Amino acid sequence: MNSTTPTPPCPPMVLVFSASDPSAGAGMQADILTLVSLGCHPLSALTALTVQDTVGVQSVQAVSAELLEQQARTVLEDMPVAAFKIGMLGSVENVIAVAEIISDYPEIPVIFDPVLASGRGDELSSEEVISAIREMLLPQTTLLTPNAPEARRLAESDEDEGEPSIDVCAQRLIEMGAQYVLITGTHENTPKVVNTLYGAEGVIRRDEWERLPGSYHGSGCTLASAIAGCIAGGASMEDAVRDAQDYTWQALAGGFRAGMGQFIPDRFFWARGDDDEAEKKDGAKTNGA
Ligand code: PXL
Repeated sequence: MNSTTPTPPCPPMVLVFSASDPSAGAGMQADILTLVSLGCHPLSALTALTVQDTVGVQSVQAVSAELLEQQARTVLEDMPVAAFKIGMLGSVENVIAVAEIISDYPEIPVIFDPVLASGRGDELSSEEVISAIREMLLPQTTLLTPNAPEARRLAESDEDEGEPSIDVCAQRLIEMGAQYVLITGTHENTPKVVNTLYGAEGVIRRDEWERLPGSYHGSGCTLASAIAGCIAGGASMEDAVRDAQDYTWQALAGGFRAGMGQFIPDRFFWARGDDDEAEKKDGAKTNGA
């Protein structure tokens, strides 16, 4: 192809910092599947390799900060990136490396899913990693997407006498520097799953979703990547959060039991030609702010 041949426009590009999950339920594989499903081109900088299946995590090996930095900077210098998506980071050194890289691109929105533990309770971030996240990444975060236990852990203070409310946690995370916080309620003991988006002025939207019966591996990765994909495509934060929740609910509703453990969300539910899908789509959402 010579320089005068017209080329098709590029899909929006999202650079993902996250860890490999060989089961493709969570982690980088989940991020890539989600972003491709939403029409984005996913660029990837692997932070760690995990050994796991749908039942549990057996081991985690962080990549060196140097290798992480080379992966990211090489693609950043070659291609225009419309959004960053951050997942599990694997080490304090990798938190520092990502913080430095994104600080060189302050105009690129940062969607950060702070992966502290797997949905099954396997620890995926040490206390040192959590402190580094608070100090170096929250001030650069456009949208933070913790589940309620992660929000409490990131926002807890030595002065707390009881457990702070979710609203207080969100306010503290915004004071720590996140521009928006979406706290997901999957782990809360409520009949519906309630997800709340906060900004500097408080609650922006609250969405309630029918609680699905299964246990899913990679729902948080799917949601955060879907938001990053929508933002990369030009959506406002509020629209991205609404559309990504809808996409994620449908991926979970279409989830499949690939192994002996948790269900895997089907990020390509829309491509299966299942007549039930239209029905699910209409029945999913029960309320919205
Ligand atoms: O779902 C959070 C998550 C993210 N990234 C990796 C994981 C998990 C959960 O197990 O393994 C690599």
